Amino acid sequence: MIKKQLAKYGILFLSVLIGLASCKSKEEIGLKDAFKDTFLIGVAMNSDQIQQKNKDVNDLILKHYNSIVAENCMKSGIIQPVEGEFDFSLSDQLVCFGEKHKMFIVGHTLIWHSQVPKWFFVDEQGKDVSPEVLKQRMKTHIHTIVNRYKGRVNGWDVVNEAIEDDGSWRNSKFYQILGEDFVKLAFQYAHEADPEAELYYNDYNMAKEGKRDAVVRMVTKLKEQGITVNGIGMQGHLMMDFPEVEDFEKSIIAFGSTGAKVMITELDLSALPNPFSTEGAEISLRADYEEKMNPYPNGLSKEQTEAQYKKFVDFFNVFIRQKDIVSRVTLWGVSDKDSWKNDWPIKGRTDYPLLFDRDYKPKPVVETIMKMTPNP
Ligand code: 9MR
Repeated sequence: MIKKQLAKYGILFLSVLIGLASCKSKEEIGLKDAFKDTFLIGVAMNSDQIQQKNKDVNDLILKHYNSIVAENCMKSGIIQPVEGEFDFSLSDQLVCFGEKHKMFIVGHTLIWHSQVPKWFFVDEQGKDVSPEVLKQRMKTHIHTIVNRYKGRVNGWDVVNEAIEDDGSWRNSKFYQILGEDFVKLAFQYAHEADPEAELYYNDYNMAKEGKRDAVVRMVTKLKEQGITVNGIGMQGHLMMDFPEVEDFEKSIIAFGSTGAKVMITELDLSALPNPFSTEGAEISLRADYEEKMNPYPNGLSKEQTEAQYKKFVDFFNVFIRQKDIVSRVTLWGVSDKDSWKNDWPIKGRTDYPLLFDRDYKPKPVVETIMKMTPNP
């Protein structure tokens, strides 16, 4: 009898303990928990983070994000610097980390005109290779990488930035040698290597009308040809005065109308003045350092902090409103300290484009957007 009673109370005590453990306090809830019924929340990891050099940063990633992407280590110049010599050291660590923590892993990026090793397009004499040779190189590159992570990487940015803002084709080496077919081929090769992986087209300035229309045309045509394109990635390198949130939402809807999922793949919001009339993330654009272009070296002004807060809220409102189309929102970096924006388009500035500050503390906007979700 006494034994029975003890067992009963033991079970009761255990269930209270389990209940307590599963009932997280507000501080314990991360972005990923707040958005669990809305969309995935991802982050780009740099090489230090992939190597888990800092425990606090590692904990922050695990608390807030359920999807990861490599900021740089899967780009062609890093992963295959010499023809036939692949360096998977960092990408292997990234994929293991994501698997261990049951994260949605994104591979970035298979075919991009930038950061391509020189050998990719030329023969031994330094002349452009034939279309057949380039096809073979693309095939080997894509097959080798996608096959290595078959069933482990969930989605791939297959082609990155192939279209100009006005909707014309970017005059890249891929385009010069193969014409627009290079996009189709890249998707085909990726699908051959892992038929289960999601495959994406990814680009910046996707709120611009010319690019929006061209991407819709391109994806529609590819799908009509039987090519698998599961998603369209809108990079989302935002500035304080560009793009208009309405234009961004128009593009989400337009891309969704192709039947593809839409993901915000590289979200950041620069708080600094823009030296160009041009917008976006064209990596080849650079300007010289001038003090007046770096107005907040020791902390963002109150006005600019508020303006940025409001802009983040406006954009998250749109993402949440379009949650049936948007499947993931990925931040392009963990904290302001890590962001590429500190060095682009002007080297050596102090920018504030992410959700976590230089001390890896959440900005006030984090709590606000967590409350905006249907299940805070
Ligand atoms: O954030 C990345 C930065 O560290 C690299 O130096 C740069 C060049 O490889 O690429 C940055 O990421 C780019 C991304 O891969 C594609 N879209 C634009 C991003 C910002 O340039």
